[in-house]
Amino acid sequence: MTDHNTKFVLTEKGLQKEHFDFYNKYGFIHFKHFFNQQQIHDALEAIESIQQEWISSGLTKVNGIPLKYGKDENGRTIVQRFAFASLHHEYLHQMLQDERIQWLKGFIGEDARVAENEKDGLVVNHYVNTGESNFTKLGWHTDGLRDLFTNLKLNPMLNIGIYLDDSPIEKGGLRLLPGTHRQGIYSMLFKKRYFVDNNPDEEEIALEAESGDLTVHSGRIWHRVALSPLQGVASKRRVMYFPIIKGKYKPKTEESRTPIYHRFHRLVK
Ligand SMILES: O=C(O)CCC(=O)C(=O)O
Ligand SMILES: [Fe+2]
Repeated sequence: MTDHNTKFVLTEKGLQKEHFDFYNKYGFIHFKHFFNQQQIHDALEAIESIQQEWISSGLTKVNGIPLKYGKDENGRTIVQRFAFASLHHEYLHQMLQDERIQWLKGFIGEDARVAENEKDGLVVNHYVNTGESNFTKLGWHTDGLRDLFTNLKLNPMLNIGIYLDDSPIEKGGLRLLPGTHRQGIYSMLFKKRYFVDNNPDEEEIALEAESGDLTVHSGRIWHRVALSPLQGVASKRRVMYFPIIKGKYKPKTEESRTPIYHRFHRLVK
């Protein structure tokens, strides 16, 4: 028997029936220790080096996607939301070429693709509670809705999370409404007030993870990031996300316009 707390390990056998069954039932799946600690360490170094470049050049957007800046627990300026990170560092790009990442396409079909230069590419979220942080939580949303506005069509989509820090419940973290990936369009539009509502839901479940874990969630599932009750380094939570998508190829460039949903993103701290 599996319940929503079941965690899996992806072995060389690839995706198994139990993985598909779990994902299809709940709309997400959690793989333990997907990347080892050396890989996570090297990814964090790569992110640090991109951050230094962006801070010193005063970069505000990548391919039309606004970067979020703030200060960490030491009062140091940091980037709190990166976009297209794998286009800016070879190590992160290589990480996404892992054969096992390609296997994940199986959840929506082999004709899907890892999108490094579409949507927001590889995003790095850095949450921390400090007086000068600009990113501590994120209200209820689905990741796929934006697609409806840009393409007038909902294509299947996965959002893949790679945990860079341990994320126990004390850090706040991801809350999901299991099964909502099977909802109709009305519920996807109106079940919650997009990004402004960050209230707990009776049906929500918390996803607790360790650094190196990998998660997959459907572009249709409702989720939010809860505020950590702790302050400073005890609240620090870094996680990377990239999409696996289908549909028309729509690469972004420096000329790309800022999508409307980023205005909502900026409303919330
Ligand atoms: O930080 C997380 O775990 C989730 C972030 C998220 O939902 C998003 O960036 O769309
Ligand atoms: Fe999301």
